[in-house]
Amino acid sequence: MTGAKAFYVTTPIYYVNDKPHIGHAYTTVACDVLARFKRLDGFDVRFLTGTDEHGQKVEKSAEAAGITPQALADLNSANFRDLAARLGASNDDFIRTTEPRHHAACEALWTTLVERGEITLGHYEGWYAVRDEAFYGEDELVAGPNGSRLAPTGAPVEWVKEPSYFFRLSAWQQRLLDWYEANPDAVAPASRRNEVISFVKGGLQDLSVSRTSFKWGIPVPGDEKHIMYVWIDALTNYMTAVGYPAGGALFERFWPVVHHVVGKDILRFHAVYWPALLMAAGLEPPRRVFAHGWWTNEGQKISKSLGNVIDPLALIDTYGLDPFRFFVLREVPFGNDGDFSHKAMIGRINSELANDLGNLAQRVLSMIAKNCGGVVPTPQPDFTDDDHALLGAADALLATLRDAIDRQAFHEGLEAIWVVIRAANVYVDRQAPWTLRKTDPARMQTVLYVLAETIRAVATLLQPFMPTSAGRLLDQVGVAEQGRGFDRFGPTGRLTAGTPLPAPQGVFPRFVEPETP
Ligand code: ME8
Repeated sequence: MTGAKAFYVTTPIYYVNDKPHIGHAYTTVACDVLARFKRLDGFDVRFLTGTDEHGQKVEKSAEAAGITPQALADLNSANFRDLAARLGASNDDFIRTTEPRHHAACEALWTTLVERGEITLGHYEGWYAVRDEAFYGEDELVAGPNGSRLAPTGAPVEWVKEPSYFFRLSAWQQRLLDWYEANPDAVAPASRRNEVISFVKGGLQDLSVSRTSFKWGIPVPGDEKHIMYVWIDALTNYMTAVGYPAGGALFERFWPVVHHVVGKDILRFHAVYWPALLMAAGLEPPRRVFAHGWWTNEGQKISKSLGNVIDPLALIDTYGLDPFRFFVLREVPFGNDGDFSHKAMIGRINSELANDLGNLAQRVLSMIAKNCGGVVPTPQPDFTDDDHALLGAADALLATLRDAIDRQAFHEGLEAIWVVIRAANVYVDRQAPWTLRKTDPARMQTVLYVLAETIRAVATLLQPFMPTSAGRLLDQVGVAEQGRGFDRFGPTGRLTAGTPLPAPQGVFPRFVEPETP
């Protein structure tokens, strides 16, 4: 695939102090859609996810659980790996920061930064929040209960005073601002980009990048009582996984065409610290960092203490994998905050999947089975304006989806697909092929051909979102595996009249609430 354009997409690596929840599933599904879309569009894709296993937070959780940090990491890393598999994620690699390859990468990046004079030894005194694994300035703290002070995220803070290595972040302020300006798409969405720019314009402090008060992490080369700050360790994973520091084919191909998708909580690390660290090491900053919004549960913040953490595996068991993947990207504009509710989930399944798409496919495919001998119908050469309008709208979808996907506007892409699905349903009603069966059977074949083509277009573009269901729709309109890439989209891949079709089967059942006794 040497001629293909390269595309590298990453999820955050998730902390192993806890079990996966809907937020983790959300980011992984979004990245999987990007990866699958780009693969179908002919790109050479690398998709990475994994777990962030070091740091004080994991060390403390392990202590509380009475096990070693490694044992906790092994347990929860496996949970995240299983989640990725259950989500149907097509990741090419799963990185764990406790792997030897990652130690080597962190040591190399550290040593490079020291050699370039970007990391020096000093002394840290200030506020630290273990829950966020982040340092906070005095002016950032907010009032907590009983006169206490909290991080702006609500996390408890402690006063830390210890020797520490520092990264010369302050020296990178102007070069970061130049980078944002020269690369207007590098940080998105625009509102978040503006926040990042004003944060950097406000002035940057040097960043404390090592700690001596805990042990669970990667020791600083040559000064082993210091442990690298977990965020330096964590961010480096994106390079480890493509072969840094050795370099080689993967690194050359996929750095820096890297697209980081993260929650808004960790944008500052990815859009400020990370590009500065990379530039300081003489490496290219990422191509894009997109920060998505935050899910709440039936209107409430999701938290362990409220006991309202949503288990994505339970949702998949109840609603099915593809409806879950569809829902999370359809319900909320990517970038905005969103609320999970069972009512909204059932509403989307029944109205958009079962009614709009399921019924369209069912109606068209059963008419073809009954009235066209179970083969792709034979169209007449003269299409009407109505036929052209629907086919034209279906054919135009690829360009619309490409544009939406490049902006991570999944909801816009799905809405465009649904506009065509709804238009196809209106077309069926207007053309009334069940009447044409008696009055003009040749015309009926044309109408059903146009509809089968529309289903092919819609299903082809839904593959990244709902791989199994879209695959089943493509089976039913007789598209062979090798005909499902976007190179076959539109006129070049038109269905061949007479191709035998399998017996139609419903793909999107209605969700019926189990009866409560
Ligand atoms: O931050 N809504 O790991 P983490 C939407 N290890 N997304 C959510 C969410 C919610 N309610 N809760 C979590 C870390 N997420 C670091 C990352 S990367 C080099 C290191 C998602 O386990 C979202 O993607 O706390 C968020 O950024 C991520 O999980 C945080 O996962």
